[in-house]
Amino acid sequence: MRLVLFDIEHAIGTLTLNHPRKRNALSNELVDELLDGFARMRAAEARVVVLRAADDAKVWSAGHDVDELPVSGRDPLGWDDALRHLVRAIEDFPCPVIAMVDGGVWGGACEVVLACDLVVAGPNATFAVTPAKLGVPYNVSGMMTFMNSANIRLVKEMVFTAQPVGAERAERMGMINHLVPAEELSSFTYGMAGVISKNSPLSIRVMKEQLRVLTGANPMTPRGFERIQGLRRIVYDSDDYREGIAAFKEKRPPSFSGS
Ligand code: YXS
Repeated sequence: MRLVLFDIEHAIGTLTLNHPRKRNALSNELVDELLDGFARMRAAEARVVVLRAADDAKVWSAGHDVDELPVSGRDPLGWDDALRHLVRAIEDFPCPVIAMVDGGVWGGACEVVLACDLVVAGPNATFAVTPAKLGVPYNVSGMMTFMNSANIRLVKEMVFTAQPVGAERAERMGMINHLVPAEELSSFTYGMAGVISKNSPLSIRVMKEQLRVLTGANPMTPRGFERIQGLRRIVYDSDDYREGIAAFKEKRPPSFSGS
């Protein structure tokens, strides 16, 4: 069974997450199929890509596949982690990627949605940033994604509470582009995609890359980067990280010691 469905029509591509049994968790296997899908879209000269889950999905994506998070003192979200490859593929894709969202978006999937260029959500969409729930040290680029997507007050509330934020508040706070009724979600999204597909793909491609370069142009000294990496190591080397992962796998609430 394909974990990602591929479709393209009139230069509008669609990649559909299709692993309901695991709530579209971003496993290595599913991410590989997404990366393949983006490569096929690039070859097919798609002018816009819609990233979505199946119509009946209650969960858009449950985030990183927890079963694939390392607990052996290795950085769980390093450069070569599947989630990092996926976010960069979206950011580097030469045309707009629209996240069409309804249902729950969890953890790393929240970053994936917010790394998309546009987000159109239905009323059942929720967004939860969950590292604190699992004892995970989120990575530098990911935190930049959140900071570039929402007001710092909202980012802090989301990362500290790990609680879902609803679509209505997400739109009100400017974290998503549009909140539309469920029955209009597809027509609205593909209507916007249609408008984009008729504009100059070269101009759009250049402006997307300009915006990527400019939003990433936050000066950080090597000392600053090393400090952050040192702090992250304290977390992924901690009992709390091991407890967060164990509690998830044992389907019980975690009991963090703070060490
Ligand atoms: O028990 P079985 O074998 O049926 O499998 C269950 C779940 O274990 C599995 N599953 C996952 N497996 C790996 N990684 C996941 N993230 C994940 N989520 C779910 O899918 C099967 C069905 O799950 P179940 O029974 O819980 O479904 P549900 O409909 O009752 O609840 C759906 C959710 C999404 C509310 C629930 O599955 C859930 O809370 N999942 C975890 C959401 C989450 O905390 N994601 C963050 C993952 S870690 C991550 O993204 C980053 C590293 S970070 O944390 O830093 O952001």
